[in-house]
Amino acid sequence: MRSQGVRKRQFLGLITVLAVALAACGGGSSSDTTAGGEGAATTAGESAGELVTVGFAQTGSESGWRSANTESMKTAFSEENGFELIFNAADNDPAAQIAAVRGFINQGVDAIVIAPIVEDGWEDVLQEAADAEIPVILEDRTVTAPEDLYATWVGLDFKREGVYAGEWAAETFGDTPTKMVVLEGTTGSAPANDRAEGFDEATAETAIEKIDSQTGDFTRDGGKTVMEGFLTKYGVDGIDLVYAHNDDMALGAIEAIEAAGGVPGEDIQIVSIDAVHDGMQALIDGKINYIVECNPLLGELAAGFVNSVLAGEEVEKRNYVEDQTFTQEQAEEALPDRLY
Ligand code: GYE
Repeated sequence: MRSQGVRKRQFLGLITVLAVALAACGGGSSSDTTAGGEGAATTAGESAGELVTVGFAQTGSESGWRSANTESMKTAFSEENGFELIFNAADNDPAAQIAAVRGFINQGVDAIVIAPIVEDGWEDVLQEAADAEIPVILEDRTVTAPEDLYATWVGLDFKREGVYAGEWAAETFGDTPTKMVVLEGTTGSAPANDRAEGFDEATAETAIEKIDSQTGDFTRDGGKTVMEGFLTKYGVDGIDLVYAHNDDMALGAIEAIEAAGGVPGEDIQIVSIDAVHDGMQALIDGKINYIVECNPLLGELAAGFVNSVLAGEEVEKRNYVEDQTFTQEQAEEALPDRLY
């Protein structure tokens, strides 16, 4: 397992690279208000009335992570920064999200940003955007569609997050027979798929047994309901570990464990992903045992990529933002300065 210091350095290194890229494409970049158009180019943010119109298809509002991501996007895609943002949240309905993207294409926006709810099923609408010469920038989650159907993606390495969570579980439980239940994220979403894969790989050689796994849809209510079902089936004594694909589901599980008379963090240990404020507080309170970060503050990076792509600059296809991990002590130290 790599040290916190190494991860932190890598994180800062990556952000530095991205910051340089942003500086390069921010102030000096030019973009027309029609994608691929040839009219007089205007610098984003400098000319009122020449705003870059961006349609953003958000997943919904399922979690604390999502609220922080939405806020970060709205702040970055502000009029002050040269954008007119058309915001849509699809309430976790993949069909509604695709319909929203079609709506943006029909409106003739300059660029489309998508946080794809699920990985599959994007080929047709991405092709329609390409035919209309509207560049698509993905943020947060990935898709299985061919890479040439979108300009770029910026987000997190979900598989590595799963590996970090699994490495903690492997170190904590190792050869001790351990009954684990999993609260999965939204079925078919990149983070649910990849976080499961990474964790399973990292714990393959251990005595941790996955006795059950169900989706809680990344919501607090979902996590609570699924955990209630697990507790009815196995009892507090029949479960040693919960792996929750996000903090909100872990927080729901805490409520269910307490209602069943158990002590979360002691009778049943919990590892989760996100490191949002409420999750970090639960870690400090000893109710969650370990958290892997997933940084939701992607707005500025996404806006930088929109500007770069519209200016015709070359951009990398995949842009990872590094995450870190938190023990209880590290959470205590970090929480006061965290932005979400
Ligand atoms: O972990 C979860 C949210 O896609 C990384 O979506 C994101 C996930 C995040 O609902 O809380």
